[in-house]
Amino acid sequence: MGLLDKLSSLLGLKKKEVHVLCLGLDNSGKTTIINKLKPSHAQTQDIVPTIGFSIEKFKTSSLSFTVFDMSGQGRYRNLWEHYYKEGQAIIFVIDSSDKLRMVVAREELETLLNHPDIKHRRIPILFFANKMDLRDAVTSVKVSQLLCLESIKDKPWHICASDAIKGEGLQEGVDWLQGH
Ligand SMILES: Nc1nc2c(ncn2[C@@H]2O[C@H](COP(=O)(O)OP(=O)(O)OP(=O)(O)O)[C@@H](O)[C@H]2O)c(=O)[nH]1
Ligand SMILES: [Mg+2]
Repeated sequence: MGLLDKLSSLLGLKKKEVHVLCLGLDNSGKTTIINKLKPSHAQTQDIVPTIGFSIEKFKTSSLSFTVFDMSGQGRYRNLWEHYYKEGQAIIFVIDSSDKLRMVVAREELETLLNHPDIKHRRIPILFFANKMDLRDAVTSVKVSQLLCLESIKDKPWHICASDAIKGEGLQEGVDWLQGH
């Protein structure tokens, strides 16, 4: 801990820390989104498919985020549940142009919502209907219909259309998350 950090924590000014889980199928854009949320000097140019998971930290004016960027590949999806307990918020990313796998995304979401470590908690879930720039993309309203989001009654949730490459829609989502 640096001197200033020490001083601010002594003074009770330490930023509230939040653990966020970033989930969704492989290739949906999770790592691209997390990368865009970092300060520009910390962003990387080449994003590769995540192996297992990676931990990223970044701060906004009021919160200090620790993000678990999980791999969405089928063989790694069983890792997700080990982090549910410590997660205080979830970012669930959907490739809005991948109509074929929308049903797989919905199944993974249902499994998540029914997990004992998630089911009875009012954990906020932010959905990014990502890749809005692609011609094949369906609207965020359509994504929320396909994933039956209206049936989530016991948790605060919000969906944002996003283009992670340009960074569009991301701030709106983070602003919502900070309010919860
Ligand atoms: N056109 C477009 N491409 C995107 C967008 N977001 C991400 N991509 C591309 O989608 C591909 C996958 O992005 P990643 O961020 O690696 O996806 P991921 O969800 O982290 O994938 P895994 O780590 O395998 O689970 C990359 O080639 C990105 O450049 C977007 O909004 N629009
Ligand atoms: Mg990734």
